[in-house]
Amino acid sequence: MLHLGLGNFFRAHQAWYTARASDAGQWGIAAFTGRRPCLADALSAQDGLYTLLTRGSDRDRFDTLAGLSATHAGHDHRAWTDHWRLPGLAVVTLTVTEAGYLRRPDGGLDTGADTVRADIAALRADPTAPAVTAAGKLLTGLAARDRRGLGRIAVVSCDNLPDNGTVLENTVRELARHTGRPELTAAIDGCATFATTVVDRITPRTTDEDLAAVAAATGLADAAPVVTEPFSEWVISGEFPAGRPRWEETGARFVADVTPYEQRKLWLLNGAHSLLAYAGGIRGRTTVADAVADPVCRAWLAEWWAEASRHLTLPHEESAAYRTALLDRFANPRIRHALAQIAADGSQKLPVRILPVLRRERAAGRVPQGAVRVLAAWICHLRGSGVPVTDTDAARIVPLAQGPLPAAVRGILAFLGFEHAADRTLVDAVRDQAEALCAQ
Ligand code: CS2
Repeated sequence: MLHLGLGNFFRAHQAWYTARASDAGQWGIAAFTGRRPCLADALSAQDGLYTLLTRGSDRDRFDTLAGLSATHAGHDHRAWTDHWRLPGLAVVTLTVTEAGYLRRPDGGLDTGADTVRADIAALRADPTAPAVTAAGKLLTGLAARDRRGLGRIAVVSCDNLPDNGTVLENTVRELARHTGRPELTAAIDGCATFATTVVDRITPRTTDEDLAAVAAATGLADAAPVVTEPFSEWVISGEFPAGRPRWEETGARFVADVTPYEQRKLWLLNGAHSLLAYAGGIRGRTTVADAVADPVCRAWLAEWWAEASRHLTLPHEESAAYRTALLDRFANPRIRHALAQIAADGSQKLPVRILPVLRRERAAGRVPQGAVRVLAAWICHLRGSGVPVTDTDAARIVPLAQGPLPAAVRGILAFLGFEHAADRTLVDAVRDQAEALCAQ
């Protein structure tokens, strides 16, 4: 197996599912970093071993995981293409975050982004050149495989995007077209299938206290432990032409269509996270557990969940049970999940977490105040309230959100695809809530 986006989430999720499968011994994972190249060195220095610290609400569990057979910096092009040329490679997983897909708001590849432009130019000149974007790296890998005459493998997106397999496939195909090199498109056709998955496990950033807790409990100086919660979910749909680990033994579910699970997870969990990150931040809360302990945030959460739940297709009892369990997960006092971590890249997250529900509610003639509040809180956040702004699109959206509030609301909503002229009611509702929130 190969993974792009080596970080905490991958090590708490896909690597954990793989490590516990009965055929784990046959599946080494070579993992390449996304944004943290130094993690590859830290893990190499400890032979790929790391501690998974699972924090339940009343006890900790420490496991040493051994599935990483090699770790590399994401820019190590030579190692990357060498792995793609291995006949035994069967699965490539990715966790590159929503922003890593470099999509425009309409879903197409953002060919205006510097990194995308650089990859197009480099691959047009030389299809074996190193690439910098995730899509570019997949193309160079697939092309290396194709030149060896090797067959199809599964490429598995594990990011929080609806229909992430199709999104990834479209992005890679679009990049290939822009390079003007038909051999790259042929490499996709000949070497890849794209699986769609829903992934879930709350995995906060590791803190110095976590390092100390791991050292105290295990006696090991682990430089890169991962903290996670007991809950985890993986729902998968797609083909694995060259085989895969027996993930079904370790809790993964294989289904024909992930949509019902995807909507439940993206709307109820991730949408709620975004609400708490912006609105809870404005109320001075710093972690998810702090925010859900605040009765005002809890009421806002209930309002959002009621709106979102109306549009879920799973049986009502199932989504109600999910919400109850989710509240316990959010309230877990021993997981310090910083709102600032979740707040990052709202420009990529809100369109997939909040807007699908907002659109459905507007189509039904309602003004959903829970969804409206998330947008209003995001605008206040971009204007400096609550946790600090980190966003790949900050240069575009932060200026839009400045100045008189009504104009800021119109600018941000237009960015999200809601024009004042087309839906005054909605824009006015967001403005009213933003006035109240920004004044807090
Ligand atoms: C969070 C997710 O940071 C965020 O935006 O909403 O990382 C969330 O914790 C995971 O999707 C949980 O599975």
